[in-house]
Amino acid sequence: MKASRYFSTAGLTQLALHSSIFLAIGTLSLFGCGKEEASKQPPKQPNILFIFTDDHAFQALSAYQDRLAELAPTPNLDRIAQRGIRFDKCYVTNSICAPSRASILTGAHSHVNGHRTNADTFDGTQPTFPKLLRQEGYATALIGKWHLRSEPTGFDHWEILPDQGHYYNPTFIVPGDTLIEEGYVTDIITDKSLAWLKQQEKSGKPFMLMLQHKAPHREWEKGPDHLSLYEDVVFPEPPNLFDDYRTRGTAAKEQDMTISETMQLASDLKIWTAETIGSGPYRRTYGRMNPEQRAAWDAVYNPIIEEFQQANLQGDDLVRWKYQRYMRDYLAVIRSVDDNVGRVLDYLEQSGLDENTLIVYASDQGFYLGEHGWFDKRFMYEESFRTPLLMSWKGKITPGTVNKDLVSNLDFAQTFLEVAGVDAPDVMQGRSLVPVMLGNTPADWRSYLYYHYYEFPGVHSVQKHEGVTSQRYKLMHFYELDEWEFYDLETDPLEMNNLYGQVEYTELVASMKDRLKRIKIQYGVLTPKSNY
Ligand code: SGN
Ligand code: CA
Repeated sequence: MKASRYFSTAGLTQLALHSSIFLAIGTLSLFGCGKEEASKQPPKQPNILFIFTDDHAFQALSAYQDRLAELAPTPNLDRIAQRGIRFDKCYVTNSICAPSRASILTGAHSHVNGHRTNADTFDGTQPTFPKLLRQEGYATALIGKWHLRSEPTGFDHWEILPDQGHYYNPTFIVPGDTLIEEGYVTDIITDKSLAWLKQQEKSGKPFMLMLQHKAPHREWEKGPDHLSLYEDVVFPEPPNLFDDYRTRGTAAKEQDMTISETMQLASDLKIWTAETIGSGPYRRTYGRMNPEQRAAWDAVYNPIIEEFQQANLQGDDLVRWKYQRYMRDYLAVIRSVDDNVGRVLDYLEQSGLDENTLIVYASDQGFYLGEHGWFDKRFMYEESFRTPLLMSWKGKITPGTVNKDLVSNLDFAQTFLEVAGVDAPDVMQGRSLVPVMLGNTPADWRSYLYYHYYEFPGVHSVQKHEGVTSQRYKLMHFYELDEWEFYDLETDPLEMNNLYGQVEYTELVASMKDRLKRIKIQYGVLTPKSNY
């Protein structure tokens, strides 16, 4: 372990303070108070609390001030941004769950850590930041969604959901056992995390907790406290809800993730009928509820089902209705995350742990909330390529900071290692965000990011693609189709106008193609001699 300037100063101050009051403490200890005083000293290495969600779109986090912010506020998540930093350009290496998680753990792109799709099994023998922190004296825990198939490595304590997990009365896998907990998953993951935080304090070690919610993943089942929260609200539609994909290529036209066609009335929108009751989606969602949970649910949904059946909606009216239902469910699921994040932040404050804890909030990727007519993720378009990232660290990060540097989930591992004063292994490919979060972005900070999505054929039928983005321009290559797309994010932030093939962009596209080649060499996708 190397000494870290991010906690050594506090340590030195404590040391100076201790020597100047040495005599006084010595005297007190004669009366039996010294030991207790000493045990109350905060650990010198900062604690790290990583709060993570599944599929949380930045458009649904009010700190980002997007179109839903006023109607669906997230006041507790916003507290993290207000007390710390909001990253506006945090992107993922590969916009899908397990590969994103693998990149976070290893600080490496999918082709390096071997986790390209959700069907892969994580190689837990490779270096990860939890393992390295644990080796250096951290108490480490993982509670919630994992999704990497192999058993977690590098944790003193873990309790995980199997695969995607369940919203109601969820099953948990713990070392050597499986159990079912009664209640709502977001509340239970929070309860378990608070219990672990409380008991680990006795160890005197700094902690690193990965608190990983299932929410707000499909099928967006609201918790018992929020069943009628947004039932009277009409949410604004995105301007491209009825995108016709003109100018875009085959991939955008042939995906299977539209609100109009792909989104299911039964499982996604909870319009259960005689034909769908008893199906697989029914059994893993509504079918898991106990009578009390079901009664509360039915009181809200039965009138909706009745009204829907009478309305006989068609065409665009049906899409609009589905979008509203989707938003009411998805945003209420997020409100439960927000309430529970509030409980954790309150505990950190009440216990004084917030004095020495880096708090991080992120999601495994972004999500479409009707933009391009879609839900789900996978594409390199902004809504799914970007992910929310908020951090607070009392006394270190200036409250209310907004950052627009290009950062990535690839950077998280090295950030946490630097905060702890632990060297990162060379195999990690990101860069520590510590100077960035402290307002000192290095002059040579990156200007480009590399992206690669591999899961085709697969759920939602999004073609394989890779690409490179700068702050302004994005080049995407759907290589199995050999189709390219090119966007100017400044003039076309919604990515409706593919400029690839337009003569006036020939030079710019050529330079981005060269940039893509160079970034692939940088990350070891290509060797310098590869025939591109
Ligand atoms: C499930 C979902 C998909 C989703 C994948 C991956 N279908 O298959 O909509 O894209 O998970 O999600 S569902 O009907 O089972 O909900 S990920 O976040 O784990 O990558
Ligand atoms: Ca996800």
